[in-house]
Amino acid sequence: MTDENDIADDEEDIVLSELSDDELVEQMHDDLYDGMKDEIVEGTSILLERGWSAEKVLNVSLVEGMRIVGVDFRDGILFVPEVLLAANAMKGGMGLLRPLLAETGVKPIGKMVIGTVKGDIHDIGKNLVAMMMEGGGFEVIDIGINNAVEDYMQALEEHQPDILGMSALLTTTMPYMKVVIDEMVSQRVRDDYIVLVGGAPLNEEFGLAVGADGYCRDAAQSADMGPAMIRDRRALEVADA
Ligand code: B1M
Repeated sequence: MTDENDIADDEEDIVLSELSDDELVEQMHDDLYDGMKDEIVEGTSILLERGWSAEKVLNVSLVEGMRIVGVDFRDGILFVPEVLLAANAMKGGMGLLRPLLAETGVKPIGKMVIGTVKGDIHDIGKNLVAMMMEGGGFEVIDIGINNAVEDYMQALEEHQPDILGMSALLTTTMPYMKVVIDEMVSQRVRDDYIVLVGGAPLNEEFGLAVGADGYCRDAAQSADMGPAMIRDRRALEVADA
């Protein structure tokens, strides 16, 4: 038998449910890297059955796995097709987590429109933010990727949300957030909404510079900051009345 066959046999021998938690997480990082969606879905459901919270499965197995993919993408070891497969596998796992993260009997505490900016097709982080906001009791209108300023303005007018969220993952697309905010200013609707921005290349300074109300490092922070800002705004409105 050749070495190649040995490797194939070894891989076939792995039974995810027989691995310890640590081994399973490591295997899931490998499976995400290899874009193996079915295995990611299975691993996700095993961890949930073992009593892991949805947040822990998300952060320890999926987000960390995607971080590793990102490093090798940056270093030219992985290329777009492989990263797309990894992203697809991650979405498979997120599909299982979505209802758990969004589980809430509370009536909506606010409304959010969220979308990735023009020129940018990254949507995993945005989708996570949308899920966590839903989990925090928000009604979320997700307008997808590659949104021009007109798309944002139309969504604001149509849905009248409390919060506009914008996502950008590229240094070349993040300045577009200012285009949207400037348009809101020139149409005199900027103060009608709380604007939150996020995405890996952003930081707080950038958020301030483009005129956003807040920069969110991650989905969890968005789910904290959104309601807090709505509370503050409503308290101010009451005080002004
Ligand atoms: Co792209 N890509 N990519 N990519 N990609 C990055 C972003 C990159 C950092 C990779 C690298 O070089 N290490 C790099 C950007 C470099 C830069 O600009 N500084 C890069 C590049 C260069 C590119 C292309 C240009 C590659 C090419 O074609 N040569 C191309 C651009 C396409 C385009 O958009 N026009 C491209 C394409 C792709 C794929 C299509 C293959 C795929 C996207 C698939 C998809 O999203 N459906 C992809 C992926 C998957 C990545 C990496 C590997 C992973 C991104 C991700 O999903 N992370 C990424 C490297 C990395 O970031 N490690 C990379 C997991 C996610 C949970 O985190 O998105 O940061 P994140 O979201 C977080 C926070 O940022 C925050 O909360 C989220 C959850 O906690 N957040 C918000 C995000 N949005 C928010 C909005 C908010 C609040 C918080 O609103 C209120």
